Amino acid sequence: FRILIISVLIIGTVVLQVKAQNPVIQTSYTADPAPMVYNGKLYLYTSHDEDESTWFTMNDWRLYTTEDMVNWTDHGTVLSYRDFSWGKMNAWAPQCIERDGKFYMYVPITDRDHKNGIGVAVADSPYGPFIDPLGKPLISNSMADIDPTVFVDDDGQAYLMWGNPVCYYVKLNEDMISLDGEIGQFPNTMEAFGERQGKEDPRRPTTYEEGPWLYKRNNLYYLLFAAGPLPEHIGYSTSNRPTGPWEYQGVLMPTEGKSFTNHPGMVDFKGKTYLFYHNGALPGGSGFTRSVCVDEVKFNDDGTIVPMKMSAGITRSLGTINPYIK
Ligand code: FUB
Repeated sequence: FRILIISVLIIGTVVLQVKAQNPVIQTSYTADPAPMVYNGKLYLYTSHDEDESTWFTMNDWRLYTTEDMVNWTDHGTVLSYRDFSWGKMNAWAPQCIERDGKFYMYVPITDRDHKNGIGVAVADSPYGPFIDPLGKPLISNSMADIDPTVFVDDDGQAYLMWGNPVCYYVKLNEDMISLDGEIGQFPNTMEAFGERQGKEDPRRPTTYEEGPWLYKRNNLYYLLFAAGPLPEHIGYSTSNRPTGPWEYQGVLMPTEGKSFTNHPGMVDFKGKTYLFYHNGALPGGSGFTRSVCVDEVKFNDDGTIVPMKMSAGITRSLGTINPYIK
């Protein structure tokens, strides 16, 4: 009987430790992960690299769900740039958030005048259908308008942040589809984002590149971002306020593999914290055929994050060489 109990305990432990193998999404090439937790389920919105892409060929946004971080359901396309009357191309990094039972998806798109803008689409369900209520971009500020991240603070104030090569921010009204005040820009200082190493780029003195993601834990705000120079790593900064000033905390996840981009998405789910990111680890992977991965995050007592490494991909290789990287 004792042997039986010990066997059950061992098998139980093994089963509990089973986790999905990275890349966690293996049914298409996906990038720019944006996890959202709602009613005990994790909704993972991603951008989508078309097969055989030799440049960013991205037309729609995909949705995957899980309740246990092991078994994933592929819900296919939930939104396309074609659902925006003003959209021309480039369905890049999205994020969806729930507020008062409605779901708001913020997406960068290049418009018919070849200007970048950030649109918003609204749905009554996390699965859509998502509808553009504005008929025009919510943000049409500059060519830097990509990679929106959205966050609703504990006091109910919503924030939108975005941008490459600098990070912009603005408050949103409760309706989530209009701006509350002026657009600001985080000072691109060494203190905030760390000194960029390698080749000089006057537009990018710091490591901040793109792909901001705002996360809050124990009243500390974390601004994660894709950091340069290329190929990108993931860096982060912290602040006691959602709009800074930010204090650079260093490299969270170093560059690995041949995808020259990366993109963070961090979320708490069932007592654990997860960092979603992308690389080129699926067969045929590259900087334009990427795949979304996830690893668990651990924190130090002072709130800093224990530095991470990408866990092994299914091919044991993180992608093929990308011609964009010299
Ligand atoms: O996926 C297209 C672009 O590549 C995103 O907007 C960036 O964050 C980078 O991942």
